[in-house]
Amino acid sequence: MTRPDYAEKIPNNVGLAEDRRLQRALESWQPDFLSWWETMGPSLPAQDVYLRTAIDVRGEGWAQFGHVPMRDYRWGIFLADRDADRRIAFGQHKGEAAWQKVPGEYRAELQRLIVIQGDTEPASVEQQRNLGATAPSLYDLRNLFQVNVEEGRHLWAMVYLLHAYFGREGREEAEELLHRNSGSQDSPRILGAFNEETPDWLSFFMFTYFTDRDGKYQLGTLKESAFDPLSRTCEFMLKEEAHHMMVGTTGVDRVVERTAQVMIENDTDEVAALGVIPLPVIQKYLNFHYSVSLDLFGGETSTNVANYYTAGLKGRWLEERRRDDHLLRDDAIMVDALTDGQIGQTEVAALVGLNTDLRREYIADCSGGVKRWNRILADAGLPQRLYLPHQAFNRKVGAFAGIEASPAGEKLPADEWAARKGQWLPTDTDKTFVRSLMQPVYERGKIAAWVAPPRNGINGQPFDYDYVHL
Ligand code: BYC
Repeated sequence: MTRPDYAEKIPNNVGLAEDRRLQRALESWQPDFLSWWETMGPSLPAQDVYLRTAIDVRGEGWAQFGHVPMRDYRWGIFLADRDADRRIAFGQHKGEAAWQKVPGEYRAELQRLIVIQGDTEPASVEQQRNLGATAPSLYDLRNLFQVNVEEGRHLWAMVYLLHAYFGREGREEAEELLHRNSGSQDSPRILGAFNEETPDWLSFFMFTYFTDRDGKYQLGTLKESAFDPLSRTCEFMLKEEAHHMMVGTTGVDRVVERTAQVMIENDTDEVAALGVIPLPVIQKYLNFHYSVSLDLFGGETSTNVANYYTAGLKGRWLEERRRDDHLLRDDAIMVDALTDGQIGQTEVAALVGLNTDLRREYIADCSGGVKRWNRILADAGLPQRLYLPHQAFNRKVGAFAGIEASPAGEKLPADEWAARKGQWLPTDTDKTFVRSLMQPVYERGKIAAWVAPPRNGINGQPFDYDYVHL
């Protein structure tokens, strides 16, 4: 059951051919998906793209690369191998065999988690749909399209679970996943960050660094789930997700590198007129994408998350490496909170603080990016540094949703925030400036002036490879 079967209409390694009803249901969803892709997917027409397609779920050679027209990309259903002895690692069912079916008492919660996860995947494709028109190079264009097709596949991953395990309600939810749209007034996507715009490539790199990284952590916790098909699907999604974060990490690297180069060459910080993005603008974009991504972890305290954990639906990051009882009934955790109206911390039961636990793992990971970008600045001989803003900055969800705070973490009165927020978040002028730099470069081996070329190409190919035929 490891290798996907590409002879089928829906490539899969879940034995779809043996379940005619499920196969028919998914085959009837497939045209709706394709018509969503045509109307909401990448708007730049391309003849073919050098894409990777999964051919196995294990090992090094799990993907193959080749030029494919995007509409012929084979979206399929691939689950990591089943471990027949897998046991639940946490919560009240700890030690019991992992579930192959959905227990009736957890049906609603599991469905909700899968729908929320599923909703983000097409949302990101919608957010990124017009970026092809301004790609800085064919290499970047190819990466955008790779990310897009794989987010489409991640939607398939969740839709498979909804169809296979949640009956009529699951099928209805699968339809809804194609009807909600990013930024729509009437039927927006579920989570805040997925209704924001991704109008330029600096936003795209920040999104794939910060928001895709939330995906990494959320998928990591769902990979721990007692519901084995969810766990196995997330395990394989994480493999694909690693590339998306590479696009973000090296994308921001390359923006910082190019800006630093122009600053040094011209011995000035005022580089906007020289056609690159000034460091303060990069910092503002970072502030925005980081803070909206922090919101994706939910409230600092949450009874939802306590219930998910106790039931075995959603674990912690690297659950099995934690040295505790994996029940957490008697444990406590300090979480960020407003105490007497001030930004501080408070102690709560560990179970209700699990969103905070996960957010902290994420923050530690994000600081790795900032370190890397600062190394680029230091190596260039520049004294400026980028930083992660305080957790209370620009939050719309959780303990700090009702207050305003500076990136340094000082609570601010509303009028001071209104007067100063343009120093910390991208203003219309910043956005217009960044957009003005976004002129497409579709010539092989050429790149826009605001970003440095990558150190490595894709799959051992050089930067000047013909990654996309337009
Ligand atoms: N926006 O109890 P609370 C990815 C709601 S990204 C709007 O504190 P909980 C990807 C919440 O639903 C990963 N609403 O939250 C990345 C709740 O509503 P109800 C996506 C929000 O439930 C890039 C209420 O507020 N996957 O894969 O503990 C490209 C109280 O919330 C938001 C997942 O998120 C928000 N930001 O945690 C492509 C995993 N936050 O119950 C893909 C599945 C909270 O009052 N989801 N609310 O109606 C979950 O695990 C949890 O639902 C959440 C929230 C972490 C999202």
